[in-house]
Amino acid sequence: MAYSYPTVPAPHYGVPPEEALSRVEAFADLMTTRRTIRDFSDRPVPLELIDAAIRAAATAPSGANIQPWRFVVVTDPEIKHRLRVAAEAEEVEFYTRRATQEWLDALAPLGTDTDKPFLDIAPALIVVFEVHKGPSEPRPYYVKESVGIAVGFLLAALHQAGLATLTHTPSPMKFLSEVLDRPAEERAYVVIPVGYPAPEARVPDISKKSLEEVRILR
Ligand code: IYR
Repeated sequence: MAYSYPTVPAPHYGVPPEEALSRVEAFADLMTTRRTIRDFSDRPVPLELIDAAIRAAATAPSGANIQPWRFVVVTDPEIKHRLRVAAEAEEVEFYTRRATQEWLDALAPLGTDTDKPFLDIAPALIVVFEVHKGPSEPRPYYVKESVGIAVGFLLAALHQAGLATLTHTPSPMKFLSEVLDRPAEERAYVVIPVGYPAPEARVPDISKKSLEEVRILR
């Protein structure tokens, strides 16, 4: 490889071969226990947990290493409420006008609707933004892929900390830039309420596809 960056030796992770399978299985088992939570308690979340998870997210690979992401952590109840009011206004449009019947039918078993109390109740909302070319931002590449990988790392890290999350995708998301006062080159990607499940929270009894259904060998 002809890098023009200075180089350092590649890390060798030093996982003993006899431990490799149990380690990756433990991680898979951990991730299997993650569920999307829609009923949050108002129990506060230490900001240091969120910061550590964002640090993990920000290690994600990205196109040309541009790292085209920002993570806005909202804990101010007044700002959370403004986000709720604006999101619910968009969702009314979505559920009554924009969504096709096919889409509404797909969502029906999940029981989602225009009411988004978790935006008030969850103690923290992480609003993830894509960063596009701007006055002090370089042109990024593969933005959605890069930010998607970072969000995957973020969800895994938050789960590792015992925190519940929801990937909330109001559409359109322009209001997030307005309420959070973000510049034009940043576009909201997802809203992640973070906290702990309400004591009475329930989740739908759904399952993931088996390995055999999703893995193809050639
Ligand atoms: N943004 C809407 C609708 C919605 C869409 C999908 I795809 C979901 O998996 C869940 C919800 C809402 O938040 O209700």
